[in-house]
Order: sequence, then structure tokens, then C-alpha cells
Amino acid sequence: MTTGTTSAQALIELESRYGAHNYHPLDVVAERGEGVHLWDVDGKRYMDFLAAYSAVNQGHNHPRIVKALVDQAQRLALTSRAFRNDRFPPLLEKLCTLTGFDKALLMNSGAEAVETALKAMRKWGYDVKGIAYPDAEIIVADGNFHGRTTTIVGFSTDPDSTSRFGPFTPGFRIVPYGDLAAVEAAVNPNTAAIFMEPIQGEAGVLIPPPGFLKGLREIADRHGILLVLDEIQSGLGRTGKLFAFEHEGIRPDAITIGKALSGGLYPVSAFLANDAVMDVFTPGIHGSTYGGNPLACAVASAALDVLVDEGLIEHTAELGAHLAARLAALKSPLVAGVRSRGLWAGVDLKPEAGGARKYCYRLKERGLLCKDTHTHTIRLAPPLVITKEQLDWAIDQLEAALAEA
Ligand code: IF1
Repeated sequence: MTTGTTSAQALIELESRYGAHNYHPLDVVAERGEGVHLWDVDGKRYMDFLAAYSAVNQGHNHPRIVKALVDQAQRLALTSRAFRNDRFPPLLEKLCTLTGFDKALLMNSGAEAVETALKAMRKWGYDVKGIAYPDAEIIVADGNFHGRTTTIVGFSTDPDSTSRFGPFTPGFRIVPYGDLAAVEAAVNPNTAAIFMEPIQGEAGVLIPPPGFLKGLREIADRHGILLVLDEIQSGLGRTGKLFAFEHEGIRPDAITIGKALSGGLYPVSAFLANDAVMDVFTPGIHGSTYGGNPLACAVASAALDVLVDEGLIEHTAELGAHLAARLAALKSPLVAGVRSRGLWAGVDLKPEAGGARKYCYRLKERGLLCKDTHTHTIRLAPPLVITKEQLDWAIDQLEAALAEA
């Protein structure tokens, strides 16, 4: 294949010819990454302001995580959980020490961690709370995004996710996100748990009203049910704390994590919980061929070390304040509103702007890769290793793209 635009175009055509059409990506064909940057097949450099939906918080191809991956791949990659491996126990210890949860269960994709959480919530409901089988209910939020399995999309309110994939799994009650009275009203004797994102990513980086998470904790405690949070996108430094729930000083009973748990090098996810919840799992009732494999564990261990050793969480809190100030000062008549927490922001455009995707294309021309969500929102989520100068450059591009005729 030749280089130049024909090669990008040829690759796009090849993908369209042989790949399922379940995505509509921006037409940038990346071939190399390093830190906050991606290069396309024509050698053009971009700054990545999506960071693979927060999976590459540590930056693309972080040398320390790459080294862990390569070293481990040359030693041992997979045993299955039928046998033990030497990388798994130290990762479990590191995860629990860092996060304060009693135990961890390793899976691969985020959706699998969520499925694990759903099983745990239900089984806890039967085994510990004493709900009659199979009547357990889980309270979830509208606008949620927790993955793509049939059970998970069954409680989505996004028509794109749910369309014609039913029949769906029963046992979910959907309430408006941010509405504590609605949560309270949805609780009944069959309720096992509340399960939500502490900040809704796909919904447009929606930050709930202050006190919402604290209110969820109080409701859960008062009714003797679990509070489980999906930190797959919000966790591991993105908001300027290790976890988004820390912003309200609460602790959930369990969480799901994924994405940045591997720094983007390998699919690694986990369900973290206290003993009362995790102990519902007994041998043979749940698992995965790849879950907890030595390659995943070596990568995750290095990815967590990078977050901590490079001070990426503190750095994100600091730069997040700067990002918030820059966004608040955006002088565009097209901007309807902005919100951010740490290095994670949603910029809502007014309807007359003509949709966020158009501006994502303009930003691509300017060397900045962003992803629209929900038609009118541009989301910003750079790798956390970004410098202040790089961040300023990116916001300058955003300002300029909004000002273009
Ligand atoms: C796609 C969205 C982001 C997640 C939360 C679980 C999962 C995700 C909070 C599942 C995944 C993804 C998947 C990706 C697009 C993306 C996304 F726009 F669709 F919502 F990030 F904003 N919980 N989020 O955000 O994790 O199984 O994918 O590893 O293309 O579907 P997964």
C-alpha cells in the first residue's frame, strides 16, 4: 500500500468493505501514539483529547507500561484461572491497598466488570438481604452508559443502545439521574442495590447536583441496600481524585473499574468490593478465561504505578482548575454551557451551532482530536500527562474553531 492520502482512503474503504458498520468514526487513521499525541498514516500529528474514553490516562504507549507488557509477554501470558500465576496475587494486593476495598475480581472489558457487579448485587440481595428469588431489583439512572451486553443495554435509555436487541433482563428500575427523591421512591423490599456512574460520561460529562452521591449513600444505609458505582470512565485520576466518589467524601460498597487500569495497553477491568459483597462468589459460579491473566496483571500493575509515581492525580487536580477557568472564559456565542471536573469536560453548544460533530471535524483540521456526544456536546478528556502549555494550545484551538465562520 502506498503512503499519502490514498493510503488513508484505502484503509477507510477496506474497513468499510470488511468491517461491521457499528461505528461512524472520524476519518483519521492513526498509526502511532506517544504521550498526548497520535500520528496518522500521512504523518500528521494530533493531540488526542479523547484518550480512548479515558483508557489512556497515562498517555499513549507509556514506556514503563510498554516495558511491563513486553517483559511479561516474553515470560508468560496466560494460564487461565484453572492454575495460579505469580502476577495475580501482587496485583490484587496493590489494587486493594490503593483503593481501600477488601477484595478484587479481575475481568477484561468494562462491560464484564459491570456484569460481575450486577451478579454480585443480585446474589447479595438473595444471600445476605434475604430477597425472595428471583425478585431482586437494582435502581439505575436514565442516561446511563455501562457497556454493551444484552443485560446492560436492557436498562439503557439510549435508543441507539437498546434498539431491537430485546427481550431484556427484568429487575431494573430507572430513575432520573440526580433525583434523590426518585431514588427514594423506587426503593422497595426487593431492592438490592443502587448502581450508577458518579459522573455520567456518555450522557455528556454530566455532574450530578452537589450532595447527590452523599444522598445515595444515606438512602442505601437507611434501607440496608448496596451502593455500587461505575468508575470505569470517571476513576483512576480523571477527575483529579483517584475516584470521582471522593469528591463527596463517601465510600460505595463496591465499584467497577477498567479503561485506565491498563493505561490502554490491554483490556483489564475489575470489580472491587468489601468482603460482605465479594464473599457471595464461590468457586465455579463466575469467571473468565483471560480474567486475571499474568500479562493483564503485569500491565495493570505498571499502569497503577505510573498514576501514583508520576503524581498524575494531583497534576490532574491542578490542571483541572486551569481547564475550568479557561472554559469559563470561553467567549463564544455558540456555547450554551460548560462543565468539568479534573481533566474531563463537556462543552454544550447551542442548537444554532449546528451540532458538535462539525466542530470536531474543524478541530481535527487544527490537529486536535475530540469526540462529540449527544449531538450538541463536545467532550474533552486528554491524557492526564498533558502539560499546561499543551492544554492551553488545545483550548486556543477550540476557541478558534468556534470562531470560524
Ligand atoms: C464504545 C460511551 C464513553 C463506560 C462506563 C462501562 C463501560 C463504559 C461508565 C463499558 C464504556 C465506552 C465504550 C465505547 C464508548 C465509550 C463511551 F460514549 F459510549 F459512553 F466512554 F463515554 N462503564 N464506555 O463509559 O466498558 O466494555 O467498553 O470496556 O465504543 O462502546 P467496555
